[in-house]
Amino acid sequence: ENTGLSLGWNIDEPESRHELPPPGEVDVLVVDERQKAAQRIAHGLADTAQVSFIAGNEAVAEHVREKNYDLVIISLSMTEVDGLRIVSRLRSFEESRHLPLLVIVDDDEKGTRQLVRALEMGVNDYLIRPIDRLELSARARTQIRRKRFTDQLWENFHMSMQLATTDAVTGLYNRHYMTSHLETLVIAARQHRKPLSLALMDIDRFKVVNDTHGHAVGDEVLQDFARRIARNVRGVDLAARYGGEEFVVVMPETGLQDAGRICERLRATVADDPFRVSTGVELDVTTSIGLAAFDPSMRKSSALLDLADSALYAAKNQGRNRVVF
Ligand code: GH3
Ligand code: MG
Ligand code: MG
Ligand code: MG
Repeated sequence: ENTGLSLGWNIDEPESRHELPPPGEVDVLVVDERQKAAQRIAHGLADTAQVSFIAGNEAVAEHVREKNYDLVIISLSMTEVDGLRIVSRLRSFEESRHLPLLVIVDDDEKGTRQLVRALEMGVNDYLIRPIDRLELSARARTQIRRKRFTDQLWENFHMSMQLATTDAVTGLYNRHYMTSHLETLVIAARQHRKPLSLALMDIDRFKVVNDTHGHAVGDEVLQDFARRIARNVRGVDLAARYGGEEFVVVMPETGLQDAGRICERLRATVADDPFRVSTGVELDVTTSIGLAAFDPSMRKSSALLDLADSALYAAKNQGRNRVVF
């Protein structure tokens, strides 16, 4: 019962909030050339993780890159292998730069020197021989818990980034991302005197699709439309949903002539095959495309969009299903 002063937090909290997964789902690697020592560590962690061994060698870093270990424990008292070198290599690879590393040193002067170097290289924790089983388990679990927690944070971060830059209906980039990226591309085009083209696409008579078949079918058409665009642009091009049934394709280092060919391909990929929707209906869809090229007299990236918009307006006026620049 709590009778005394409340400190305002529960000391069990870190453990309970970030509960470790079952041992079968946690992977620990022990690097030690002496099998007996490695087995003792595995035994000490039996309740926590699946432990695999590797006799220390230069291949450790490469091996670790391909797996997703929760923790790597490296003995620094190996004789054949330089454990510090392994630490250094692991820290130099992007994939293992933040991987939890725990080193084991002997309780002597050499061990102390090695430990200082290891800590300077960024190991997360250490144990000094003789190893206490409970201490091993506690230190290992702390690192594993931290790894799982930061993995979760990264996953959330990437998910937020994805949500912030992607259009939910089509999976293409959204308008916000496109306009900020266009700004960067315009600056690059000006600086390096490289061409840059932009196509503004608008689905023809899309209101009729919605009015005739319903909004849900309209959304399906948008999705198929986006897929066709994505398939027919190059890796360097940026395809985005600009608004309701308007899309933008930005083509870096591309002049009007090449961009015109790409746009004609985009127009045809929409017009040539009917859109099959889930109700079983086949719809003939066309798109008008306004194409514009960057020129250095443009003060702002929005000028490029305005020019493409005028071309699009002309494409609509001239009868739709065409590319105008
Ligand atoms: P035009 O050839 O002149 O472009 O004719 P249009 O009918 O395509 O043009 P208008 O701008 O009059 O209509 C666009 C329609 O697009 C209106 C709106 O109902 C529809 N729309 C916009 N956003 C969405 C969406 O997210 N889903 C669906 N299903 N329809 C949308
Ligand atoms: Mg429109
Ligand atoms: Mg319109
Ligand atoms: Mg339209």
